[in-house]
Order: sequence, then C-alpha cells, then structure tokens
Amino acid sequence: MSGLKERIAAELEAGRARSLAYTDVDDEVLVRQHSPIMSPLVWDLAHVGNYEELWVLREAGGLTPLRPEIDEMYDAFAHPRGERPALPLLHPDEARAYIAGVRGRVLDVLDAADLSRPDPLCSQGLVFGLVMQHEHQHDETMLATLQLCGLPGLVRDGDLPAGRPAGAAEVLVPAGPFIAGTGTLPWAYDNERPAHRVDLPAYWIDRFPVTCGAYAAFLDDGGYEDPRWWSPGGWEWRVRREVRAPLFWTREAGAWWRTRFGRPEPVPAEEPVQHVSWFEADAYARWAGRRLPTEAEWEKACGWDPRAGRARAYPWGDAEPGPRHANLGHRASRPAPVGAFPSGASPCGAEQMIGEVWEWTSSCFLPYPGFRAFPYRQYSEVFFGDHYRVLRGGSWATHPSAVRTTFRNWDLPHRRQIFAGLRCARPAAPGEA
Ligand code: AVJ
Ligand code: FE
Repeated sequence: MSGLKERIAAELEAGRARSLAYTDVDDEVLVRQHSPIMSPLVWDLAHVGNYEELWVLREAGGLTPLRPEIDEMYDAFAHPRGERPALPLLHPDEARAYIAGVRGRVLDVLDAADLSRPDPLCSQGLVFGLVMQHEHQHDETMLATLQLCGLPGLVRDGDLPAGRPAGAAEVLVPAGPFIAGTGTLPWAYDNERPAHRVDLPAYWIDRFPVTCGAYAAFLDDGGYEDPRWWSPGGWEWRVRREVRAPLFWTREAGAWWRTRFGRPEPVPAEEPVQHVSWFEADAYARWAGRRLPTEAEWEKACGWDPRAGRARAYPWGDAEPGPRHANLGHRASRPAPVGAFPSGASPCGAEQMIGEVWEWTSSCFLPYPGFRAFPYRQYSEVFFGDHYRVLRGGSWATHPSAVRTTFRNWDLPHRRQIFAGLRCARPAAPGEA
C-alpha cells in the first residue's frame, strides 16, 4: 500500500479504537438516553458505521447496501435525538458486529482504490478523510454524553504540561488582508472552502482562552444578575433556565466546585473555562469590556503568517500536531492550564488556539463566497443561517486529524454540553497598530 493508504488505514483504526473504548460500558448505559439533546451511545456507534457504509462502500465503492432496512434509523435527519431511544436500534453487540463488517470491506475498497485519479470522492483519499473525521466528531459527542451522565470510568489522568501564564494578556493583530478558508487542504470540509481574501482593521485578541479564575470573577461580581452584560436573547435564556454558573459548576462553602466525569473537584483557576453557552461567553466578554472575536478575526490570529503572506494549517506551522504543540486527542480528560503550550503559539503570539476548548465566535454559521456543497447538502448547507454560532480551534477531546486553522464547528447559542469556552477581542485604537 502507498504511504497515503497506510496513513488512512492507521487513522481509521485509531478512530475505531476510540469509539470502542468509549462504548466499553454496560449495555444499559449504551441504550439509555442520558439527555434529550444527545443520542443514546449505541446510536452514535452504529451511525458511524452506517455513514462509513454509505460513503465508502456504496458511493465510492459501488457496493450494494449491507442492511438497507437500518439506514433510516441512523439517518440523523430522519429522527431528532430525543426520538432515537424509541427506535428499534441495533443491540450493542449487533452494532459492533455491523460496524466491524463495514470496516473490513472499507479496507478492501481502500486497498483497491486509485487515490491519484481525479475522482471527486477518492482523489487524495477525500472520502476516507470524511468518514475518519466523522467518527472522531461522534467520539467527541459521545464523550460529552458521558460527561453529562456523570459516568466515572472514563476520566483519564494523563500528564499535561504545567501552566506559564506570565507575560502579555493580549496580542495585537495588525490591520490588513489575509486569506481565510482553504482551497488546498485535502481533508477540509465544504464549509471551509473556498479560500478567500478578508481585510480586517487592527484588533487585540486574548493571548490565552479565558480561565475559570477570570470567569469566576464575573460570577462573583454578580454578572449573572445584571442584564447589562447580556444580549436580550441571552438574558431571557438565563432567567428562564435559571442558569447561575457554567454547566457542572456548583458553589460549596464560598468556593466554586465542578463535577468532571462524575468526580467533584475544586474549579482550577488557571484552566480555560468550558461548558459555557454562546450567551454566557458573549455576556462575559461584555462584562470584561471586550467582545467575542468574529471567526475571521479568530482565524487570522490563529494561522496568518504576515511575513510569508500565507496561512498556516496550524498556529505553529504546517507540521501535524505533536504533544508539545497542543492539548488534543483526549490525553487527559481536561484542558491544560494557560501557558502550557508556548511551542504552539501562532505568528501573532496567541497560544492554545488549537486544543483545550472550542472557542465561541460572534459569527453566525454562513457559507463563504463561492461555497459549493460537497459531498452532500446535509453536512453544512442545511445549517447555514442565523441560528447557529461558529466555534473554532477544537478542544482537549478533539482528535488532531479533525481540526486545523480553517476548521469550523457550530452549535446553538444556548448549548453548553460541548467542551466550549472563549477568548475575547477588542478593536485597536488608532495609533496602537
Ligand atoms: C459539526 C459537530 C456540528 O455533530 O452535528 C456529525 C458533525 N455531522 N455527523 C454534528 C457531524 C454529521 C456536526 N458538528
Ligand atoms: Fe453523523
């Protein structure tokens, strides 16, 4: 096999090992609905196999369906998440057997494929990149479900570098055009394309994600009782849902505690805050005298190299993420403290933009000029509009192969089950730039 094929096979295998590890729990836990906004874990498990069958075996390989009767159950658009537990889903053992059967055939298709042919699905292994990233995205979703249900088994205590938060709190991004999006990264999704020029005035952006300590100062200053800091929709949500702190936080004897995969612990001051909604992120930024960055501001600060006049795939360059660059891939079940990855700094000096926490931006999820849906409208196009907000940068739970400078994630502004936090921005004053 060629180097690319070996890389694809290894990536597929890593994703599968991860899915099987997260679902190595009692059947009862797999079939139960832990939250109406999440699927039962056993749905995610069979869905990744069904998606792989659809795209690799049928669309790219031209094979006939293995189990056409189950397709409808695993179509994310046919049944909202809340309805999925009532479906006659494959039993956990059946689901494992089904996805293993699909995978065996996928490796045969990979073996036979000509990845250098100018084929829309197969060239550069595109369809394999699609299913590999899709599985990792569902793995991260499964991890969010496991955090919601408070299951203790999955907490990982991997070593993370210590924090080193000294130095500037913000970095300046000078005015000027940059290239957003990509026309060249082979595994980029349709919503990251095409590359296009965006001209921005100068702005400041936080060097690090907002920490739990800084967020606690907002709480302790009565930030959740003061409508001045909140958007109208955010205030309405906060009052109606009686939201008092980030999800999983509680106040015990004058201190903030949180529950992480079933374990109660004091909130660590130097760790990026997570499990905040867009509404909370937006309110925090206003309280701090700042605002959320637009996604263009976020992307320019992450990857634009003004000296080279080009965008980097990652803040530190084009090298694949390594352990010194970023906290990705579920090394430990948490973000690392701010300042832990100086080697991952971007050209403007921003740190920990990739990994740690997804970062909310002020932007709605919209197509780039010249967008073309590929390979199907339901990945991105049906979500475009003003309901969803864009998140950038990936979290500690994101696999390194499923994130890059141009990667766009999205969710509703009140959602907080994802591993999401923020960093703030503000315009530069004339003369500062
Ligand atoms: C990009 C994370 C919003 O989970 O809904 C999974 C990814 N798309 N299966 C989602 C996705 C199809 C998507 N997000
Ligand atoms: Fe999916």
